[in-house]
Amino acid sequence: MNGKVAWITGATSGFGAATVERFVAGGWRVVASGRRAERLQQLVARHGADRVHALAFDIRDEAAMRSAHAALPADFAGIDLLVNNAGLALGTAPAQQADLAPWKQMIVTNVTALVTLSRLLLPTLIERKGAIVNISSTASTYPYPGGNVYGGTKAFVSQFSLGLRADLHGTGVRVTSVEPGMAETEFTLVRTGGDQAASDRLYAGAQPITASDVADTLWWIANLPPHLNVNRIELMPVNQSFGAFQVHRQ
Ligand code: NDP
Ligand code: 8X3
Repeated sequence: MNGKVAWITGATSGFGAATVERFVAGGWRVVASGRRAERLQQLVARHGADRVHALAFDIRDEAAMRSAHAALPADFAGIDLLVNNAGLALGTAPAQQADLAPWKQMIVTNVTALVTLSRLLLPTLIERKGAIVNISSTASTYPYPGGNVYGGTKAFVSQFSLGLRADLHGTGVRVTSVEPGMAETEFTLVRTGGDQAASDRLYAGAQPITASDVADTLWWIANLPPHLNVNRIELMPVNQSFGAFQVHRQ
């Protein structure tokens, strides 16, 4: 073990679960959070309670977040790296047809919870000259029909990351915005309300980014020499690129 601790949100699936595996294999202790307690308990069973500390709570619940943080055992309390990964997209309806409830859920999960946990951990991260890696998206930069609020939340994440860099000037704390394109996880299953066939269709034949590709990128970022900061990094599958602007004709 190298004595370092990472708090990885959204550790029950996709990027977060792969990142837990990568960091535990690399000798870190991991605080793994998410709502699905049984999946977190499987991580603890696989790696041991001295390596993984499970925190099952809904990240939108600030009181639950604060009490989970306050109750961290001593071995896990000195967070060196916060990976703000928990997040979701809900639906692809055009703005003029979309429901407000999923929009609000995306904003509270992807934005409000991310800033709340970041603020909570900043004193420790400053004390330890640690790092924050925020999982944004290519949707933060490139709009697409139906991406409306999801893209907006990720634009916030990217810009907040740069703002943190400015505020943390001189503290030694590093901040990175990681901006992946199409990646095969449970993301599309969640976005489509559980439509496995739709998820399979989206990724079929496309060779999307894998969760372990992202975990390897986070591992590389975390292990850079302390004088180097990756401000933002954008990743895409080779098979995904850009389309033309739309033109509506009368
Ligand atoms: P997954 O759906 O596989 O994982 C999402 C994770 O977020 C789960 O562990 C889930 O845990 C957690 N989460 C969601 N809502 C909450 C909540 N209210 N409270 C606590 N945890 C929550 O998707 P990905 O791994 O793909 O997504 C991870 C991040 O990557 C997200 O921020 C996503 O926006 C971003 N991203 C994904 C891309 C992709 O194409 N897959 C591309 C670019 C960015 P649980 O359900 O157990 O609570
Ligand atoms: C997920 C990538 O293109 O589905 O952030 O928005 S995309």
